[in-house]
Amino acid sequence: MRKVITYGTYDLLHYGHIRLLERAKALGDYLIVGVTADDFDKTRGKINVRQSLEERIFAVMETGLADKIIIEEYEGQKIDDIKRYNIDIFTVGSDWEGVFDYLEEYCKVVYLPRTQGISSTKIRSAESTLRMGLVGYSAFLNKFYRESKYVNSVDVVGLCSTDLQKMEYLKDNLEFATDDYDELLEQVDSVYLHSHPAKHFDECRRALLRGKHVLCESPVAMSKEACDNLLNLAKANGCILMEAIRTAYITAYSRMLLLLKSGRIGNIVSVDATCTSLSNFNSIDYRKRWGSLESWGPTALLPVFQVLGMEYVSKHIFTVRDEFIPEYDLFTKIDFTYPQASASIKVGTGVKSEGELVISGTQGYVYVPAPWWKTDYFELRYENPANNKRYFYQVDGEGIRYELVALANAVRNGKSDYYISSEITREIANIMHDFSEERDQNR
Ligand code: C2G
Repeated sequence: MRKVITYGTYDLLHYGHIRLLERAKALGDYLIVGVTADDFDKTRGKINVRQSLEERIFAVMETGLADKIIIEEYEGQKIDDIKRYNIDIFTVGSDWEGVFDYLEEYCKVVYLPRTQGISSTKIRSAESTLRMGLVGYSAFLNKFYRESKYVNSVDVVGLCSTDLQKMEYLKDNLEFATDDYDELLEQVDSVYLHSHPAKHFDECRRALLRGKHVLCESPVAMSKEACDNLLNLAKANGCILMEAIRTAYITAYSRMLLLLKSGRIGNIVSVDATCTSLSNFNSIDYRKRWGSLESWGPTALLPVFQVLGMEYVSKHIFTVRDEFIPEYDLFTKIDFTYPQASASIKVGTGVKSEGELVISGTQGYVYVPAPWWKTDYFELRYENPANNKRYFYQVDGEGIRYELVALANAVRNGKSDYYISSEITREIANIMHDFSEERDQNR
């Protein structure tokens, strides 16, 4: 029996894929098809895959051409599979000509002519892309725009900024730029808000009222009531309101959460998150400054709320303010007490510390080194170091492109809180409210 193997993503299965499978089958008597796992596709840069692994496997199975279907999960797996299944022929489309010549050492390699005129990318792009407008004044928007080029279902077309003269790069690359938010809203389907937190609520509200989808830097609002107002507006208008905490969309972080939920370190007793980045505080126009809790609070709070929930018994806020402009906290520490656990966040744009995340459990702990919020790596550590485990998941672009893919999927599916629940969004807004109350009382 001559055994053939081939691999692919097989997203949105089309006749190009089917013709490949038919010709692969005809090369021998038994065909194994390796369908790539989501993580593996992500690490090799395929972030726009629309269907789940299960959907893609089912579609290949439905063709009736595969005698066996396996999942391709890691670099180098092809060699393992060729040995394990005694493969005679490896085949793949001619777009991979030469890439797999190294497999000649293990079996015959055949490149089959690729079917012209059809691809999953073409099918995806045929679907409506989201026209997006950027709002803000930070150079971060340049990075965001560059990252958006990797996402084929989002098209960043416009900019609204109070600092247009500083945004030369974006003005050169976008369809239009304006300082008038309403003008921007008329020309887009969605906005990414990176303006000052004090403006988020109003800008979210105006966009949602006009039926525009919103990706907004956290905090989206400065109180639970205001947050509820936005969430209800989004629901009433059939729009997506998504919080842009990039960490939530990074594979390593989300895989870590899954390991915690599976009990790998026992019962979680403590979550300690630190995020600092010394900003040139004094050189920034005070009206544009983000305080420490505004800048880093949502990110640091994310693992606390996602791991321990929001039913804390009490919290204590400690903050160090800028001596000249007391509205701005140089450093804030919040300690949470839960019935059977504790949590602490330390955030600072005027203080430097070790930006690590440590999650402590009754059988071990998770250690995520700085900068944990955009990590590609974490460790599970135990009493016996021989049992320690290290995990690596490639991250490209600090998570921005994954965040945009999540937004496009949320708009398509009409559901946004798969990564960050609306309860967490509300509680972050609540913390902001309590913080500003405390600040005003202690002024
Ligand atoms: N294909 C084709 N004609 C097309 C599109 C795809 O012959 N118009 C072939 C590809 O060459 C590949 C298979 O169909 O052999 C699956 O294509 P994809 O799902 O795009 O996956 P790809 O990443 O190209 O698969 O490690 C090997 C890769 O996984 C190959």
